[in-house]
Amino acid sequence: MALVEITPYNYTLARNSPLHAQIQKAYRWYSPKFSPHDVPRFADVGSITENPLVMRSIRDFLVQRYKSFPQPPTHIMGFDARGFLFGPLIAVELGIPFVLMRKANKNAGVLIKSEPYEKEYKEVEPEVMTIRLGSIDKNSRVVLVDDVLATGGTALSGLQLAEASGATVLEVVSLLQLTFLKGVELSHSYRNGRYSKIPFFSFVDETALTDENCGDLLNYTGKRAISCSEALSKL
Ligand code: HSX
Ligand code: ADE
Repeated sequence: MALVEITPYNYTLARNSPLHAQIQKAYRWYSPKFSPHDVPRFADVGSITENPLVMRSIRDFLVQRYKSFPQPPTHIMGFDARGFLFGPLIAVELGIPFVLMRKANKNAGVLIKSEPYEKEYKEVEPEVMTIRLGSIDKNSRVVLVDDVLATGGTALSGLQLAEASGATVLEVVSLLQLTFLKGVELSHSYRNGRYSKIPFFSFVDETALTDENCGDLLNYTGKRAISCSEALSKL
């Protein structure tokens, strides 16, 4: 399937490819009134996971892609938490380990921790990503997986963990890249460009989130979260 280079070492699907159309049709975004974070368009990964045909297409595309690499990945690494939705699908098919990159205090064993990082929406404190020491090493060729690449703060944390393990990063893959936040540029220019040649691939960019993809319930005036008994009473 045709890939387009957006900026150096930053690729996406051609807009006229069937897979692009399939993902665009399924993706839903929500305005701040209906989303957990105060960002203009919150891309709901649930709209993708609830669509088995799209999930299968994403899996098949990535499995074929990585099988075709002259030196295929030895590990798939997923970002806490939404990278966990896609990474294992691919790792199982490739017959390689899926490594959890987890936020601090959630991982077991002796850990390597990233520098604190921030995302498009700020948490109370900057977050820290971790992997278990020894889960990858200098012989590993890894792919880092997430649903969204926004400011690139999260991606950078994974690049640091791979570098600190001596591993080679083959690609950072996300379903959606918000190109206007320049996350790939940030990652490529980090610390004098030490990650400048790491390839990024995203299936779609923000142009896929059109007004038609808005999931907001127009005219809804109730509370956003209703209790189980309120839900029961509506049955
Ligand atoms: C969300 O923000 C997504 O699932 C990604 O892990 C992350 C992307 O934001 P950013 O770090 O690129 O700004 O948790
Ligand atoms: N993570 C960072 N920015 C996001 C957005 N706009 N939608 C969903 N996840 C995100």
